[in-house]
Amino acid sequence: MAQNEERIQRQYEDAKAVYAGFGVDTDEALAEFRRIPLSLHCWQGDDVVGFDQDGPLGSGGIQTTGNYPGRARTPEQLMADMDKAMTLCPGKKKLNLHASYAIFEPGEKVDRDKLEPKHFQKWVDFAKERGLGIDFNPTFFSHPMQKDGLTLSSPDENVRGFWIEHGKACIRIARYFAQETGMPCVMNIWTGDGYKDIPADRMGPRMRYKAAIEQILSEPYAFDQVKPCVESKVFGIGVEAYTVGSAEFTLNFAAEHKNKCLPLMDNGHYHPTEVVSDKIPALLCFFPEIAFHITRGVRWDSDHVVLLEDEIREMAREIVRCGALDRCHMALDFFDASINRIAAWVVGFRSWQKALLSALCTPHERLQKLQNEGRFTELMVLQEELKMLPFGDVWNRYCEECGVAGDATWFEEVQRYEADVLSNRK
Ligand code: RNT
Ligand code: ZN
Repeated sequence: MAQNEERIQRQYEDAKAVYAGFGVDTDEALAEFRRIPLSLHCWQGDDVVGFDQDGPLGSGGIQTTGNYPGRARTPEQLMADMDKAMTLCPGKKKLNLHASYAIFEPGEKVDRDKLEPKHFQKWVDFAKERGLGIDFNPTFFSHPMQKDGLTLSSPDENVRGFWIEHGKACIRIARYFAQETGMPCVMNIWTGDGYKDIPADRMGPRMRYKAAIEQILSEPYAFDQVKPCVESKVFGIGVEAYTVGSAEFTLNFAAEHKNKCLPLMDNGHYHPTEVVSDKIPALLCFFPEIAFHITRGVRWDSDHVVLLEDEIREMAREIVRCGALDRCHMALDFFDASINRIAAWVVGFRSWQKALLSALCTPHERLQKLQNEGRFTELMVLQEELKMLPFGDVWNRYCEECGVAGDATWFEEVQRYEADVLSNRK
């Protein structure tokens, strides 16, 4: 072990010298990186089922596929699984919950419009014991009050009213999270509202959606503690023709309510040739803060596990080169039921972190200067050469200083956990 540590340190020192040659201080990059939290979504652990309903993820245009054994079925199991995953994810984390993960005492179940902070007290205890902040999401899917695929935009006033009450209840719960943890709670509003086929009225649902979100946001909160977001989407399964909360709708909503809510971009929610990396600096020209769901769409919003791919790296580079690490709220959002779910969490978490740390180890000022001086050949040459820097040695050093297993060893721990714990679940 000591030998291993020595090797990691030696390799890091070598790498540091190489980076210094490019004008990058890796010690500084690591110090900056350590401050930045990444929100870990509870819903990867149980295929987005939750604890307030019996069925599978039923609606809203999202879907998990696969039947890998070991899905968490109780709050205790989900917490244990998240704990396992978090021991393998280096660095600062937040916990990301959905309202459907309320924990009820036997016999006390309430519907989503009546949820209270006490239904999340066990999660607060869990977070506080581990020093985690909490992010939150009202759950506008997998529920009988979705009518014809609509919630907040439904023409039925009862339906809308129910979901508005749900949203307000969630603001109160978000307030409680912020108070208890001492960290802001990012509360994301996403609905799958839309139509399978060509609508006869596109504006009506959007006007209703707008008024409904405004009503939710009329519930009092301090914007530095509760940060409501609106997440857009291009289409979902069964809602292919029209989505109420489109990109233009949510962006304009957030712009009109700038002192009350943020725009949230999920990189699985755009046409396949659109890239969120390019949208980041566009939004940062106008919004003081923005939020993300980081995922991987394969041909559609398939919510595959995040990998260290080019576009993911470019998103991280934009956040860093815009100097916007403190203006960006980052959360993971994927759900793969076809592989070991702990490994899914860990791979996704570590991949985004690698993207971000490697973005911090990039000589952005030098690159920008080349661009501004019109030295495009040199810019291309340097951009290519940067790809070959010994980033793995910086990453290994980071894992080691966080006391977390390195790339070569963490998966063994997942295998052990699968054999000891997951394989005993029915
Ligand atoms: C769905 C959205 C949404 C959900 C989670 C579970 O397309 O991305 O954010 O994935 O709220
Ligand atoms: Zn999302």
